[in-house]
Amino acid sequence: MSRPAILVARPVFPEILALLREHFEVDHHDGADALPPAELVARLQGKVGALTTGSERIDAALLAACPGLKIVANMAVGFNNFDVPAMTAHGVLATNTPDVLTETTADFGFALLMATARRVCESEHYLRAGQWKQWRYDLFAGAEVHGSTLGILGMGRIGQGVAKRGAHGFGMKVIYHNRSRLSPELEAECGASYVSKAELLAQADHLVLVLPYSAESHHAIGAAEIAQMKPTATLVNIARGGIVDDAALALALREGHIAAAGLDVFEGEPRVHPDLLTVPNVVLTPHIASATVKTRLAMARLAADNLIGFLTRGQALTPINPQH
Ligand code: 8YV
Repeated sequence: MSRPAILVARPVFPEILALLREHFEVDHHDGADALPPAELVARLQGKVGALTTGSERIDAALLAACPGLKIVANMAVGFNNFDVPAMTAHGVLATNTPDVLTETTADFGFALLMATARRVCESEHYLRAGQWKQWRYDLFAGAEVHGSTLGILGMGRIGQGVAKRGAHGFGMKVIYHNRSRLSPELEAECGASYVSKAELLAQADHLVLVLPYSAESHHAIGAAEIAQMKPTATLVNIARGGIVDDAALALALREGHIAAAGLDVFEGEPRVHPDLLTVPNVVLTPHIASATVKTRLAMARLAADNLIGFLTRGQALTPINPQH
């Protein structure tokens, strides 16, 4: 009997590719750029499964053109690249990689918060440029982190990880806003109190965005929201580009409506809004919040195990639409 054919749509760890090849005929797109939509459709012909990394849009048009497809395994916890109702309607299982990246991503949220508040990157550039000639009382004086108020928008697993680090590691007052409120037990565990979005914006010294991207969260932080923040506040986005209006943010940073921002994700990445590139008070990183070797390997392994589990035994580990 011929083995099932799958597409691995991005470069992956060699050991994960070898594992997949034990079970499947693997067509591997090893290019640095995501496959353009038409090419993705062409490469999916005759395939029952695909491993994607979040850049590949799986929508009704693609599904109609790929009737043999049974499962798409995203190597990411976020799945805004999936039209889940369309996948369900076409009987295609969607899977993601929750849990394995929670703590690593929360660590990075804090790294970005610290770098932003304490002006780590700006001061490093200054030193490397040979500009450090003398002591000054206000040289790269930044915003206090310990004891300040940490605001979190989106209180899923990663948001809770950021909250715990702030409350228990840095003695911060932690406030959050989320579609649904956590149980009193979870709030106590995270050391966090629920507030309205308006209170969150007004009170946070450091605001961290950890909410999923959807039509509802598109530009959840734009000019109007930034105007409600303290002029001394910092903003960190480890969620998705598109949640922040990058053009409005660049302008607000330039005009001092908030003190600084740390961004790991961008609207239209890997392109970055040109105005952000010329603002000094922003720390920019290329979507690496989950990027430790151990975590990326665990994500790839979980995505592969979802394909293997489903296509060989009918059971995936982390389905998004089990009712597909
Ligand atoms: C991924 C992410 O690195 O998991 C997510 O949702 O944003 C990142 O951890 C990225 O999507 C590529 O796989």
